[in-house]
Order: sequence, then structure tokens, then C-alpha cells
Amino acid sequence: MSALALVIGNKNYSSWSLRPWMLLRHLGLAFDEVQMQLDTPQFSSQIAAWSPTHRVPVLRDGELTIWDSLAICEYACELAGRGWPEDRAERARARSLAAEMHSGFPVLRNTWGMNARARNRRTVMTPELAAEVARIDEAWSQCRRDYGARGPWLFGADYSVPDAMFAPVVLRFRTYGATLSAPASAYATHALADPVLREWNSAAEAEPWVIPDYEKG
Ligand SMILES: N[C@@H](CCC(=O)N[C@@H](CS)C(=O)NCC(=O)O)C(=O)O
Repeated sequence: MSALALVIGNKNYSSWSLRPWMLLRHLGLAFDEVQMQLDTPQFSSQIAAWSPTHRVPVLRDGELTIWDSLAICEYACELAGRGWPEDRAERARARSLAAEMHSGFPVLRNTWGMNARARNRRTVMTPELAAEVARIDEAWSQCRRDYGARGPWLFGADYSVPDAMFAPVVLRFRTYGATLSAPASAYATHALADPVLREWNSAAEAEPWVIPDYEKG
């Protein structure tokens, strides 16, 4: 048994669960996975024993409880001693991107909910949705321009918190067919080929549970 336990929801639908799961795996931190099914009668009683907010993800490290995906990512970086760029200015930029994802893109989140196994879904492309997709394209493209020579992730050779924060977006773009620029598309292609993300996707595909409200397009 590991000291760390990460409580997650459905792998097919829980975008907030995916983020710290990806980071912990990329940082090589061992953890036990505790899965709960979202939108079921038992979820609220099960999660109450783990999280003060009654939401997933939540990380337990012994007696310590860390709720909220970004706080878990920060804690994981402290444990591993990596996960953010080493350079202070790059780290500030990475933190800005991670925070932007954590607190922003409400239209994308509502319209293109994560549905890891779904393909060829389409929704109406509103100006608001197009603006959020364009902003993500811009952010990824700028990272590729500035750090692409060092490696394929947003900040170069090393997987960092922004890559984890945008992992569900890469899946959403695949499901709903986002049109991306060449640099953003290259990033998405690389992220989709990541063996760690593929492992999550295989598990999502094997899940029998369907939540009709999350099946859009
Ligand atoms: N801000 C939180 C959001 C967590 C969240 O909304 N989790 C959803 C699943 S993806 C949840 O637990 N929903 C269960 C519910 O609301 O009953 C974070 O970053 O961890």
C-alpha cells in the first residue's frame, strides 16, 4: 500500500480527476487509486469520508487531506521536487497557464464536457466557444514557439503542471473536432500519444457507466 491515495471519479468523465492523476504518474509518485462513480446515490456518502468539499479529486497523504486539483498538483511537485519549470520566469508563466485553465474557460467546460471515449461529437460553435478555443490555441502555440526546440511538452523536455491541466482539453478537442493551428495541433497529437494518457483512456473505454447528462453532441 502506498502512503498516497488519490480519489477520482469516472475516468471517462472526470476531467478534474485526470489532471492530478496524470501529474502523479509523470512524476513517478506511487499512489493507490480510489475510484467513485459520479452521479450515483452512493457517491455523496462515499466521498464525504474523504473530502470536505464532497468532490473529486482528493489526495490523502497519511492524515493529510488535499482537495482541489491544483492544490494536489502543487503538493505533488513539492514531494517530487519537480513538475514546474526550473527558471523563475518560465515557472511564473507555467503557473499563469495552469491557473488560467483551473479558473477559466467556462463555455468550453460546459459545452465540451470531457467524454474520453467519445468521437465525432459536434455542437454549435458559438462565438464564445470559438474565442476560448482560440485562446487555448494561442497559449499552446506560444509555448511551442518559445520552448519547442527543447522538447515536445508545453515547457519543453519535461512534463509539467500545465500539461496535466490541459490533458482533458486535448481529449475534448478530439471528441468535438476542434480546428487548431499547426503548432497547437502538433502539441495535441503528442499529448494524445502519451502512454500515460493512453492508459487512462483504455480504462475509460472499459468503464460500463454512462451519464446521460454528460453525453453531448
Ligand atoms: N475545483 C475543483 C473541482 C472539482 C469538481 O468539480 N469535481 C467534480 C468531478 S469532475 C465532482 O466531484 N463532482 C461531484 C459532485 O458535484 O457531486 C478541483 O479543481 O478539484
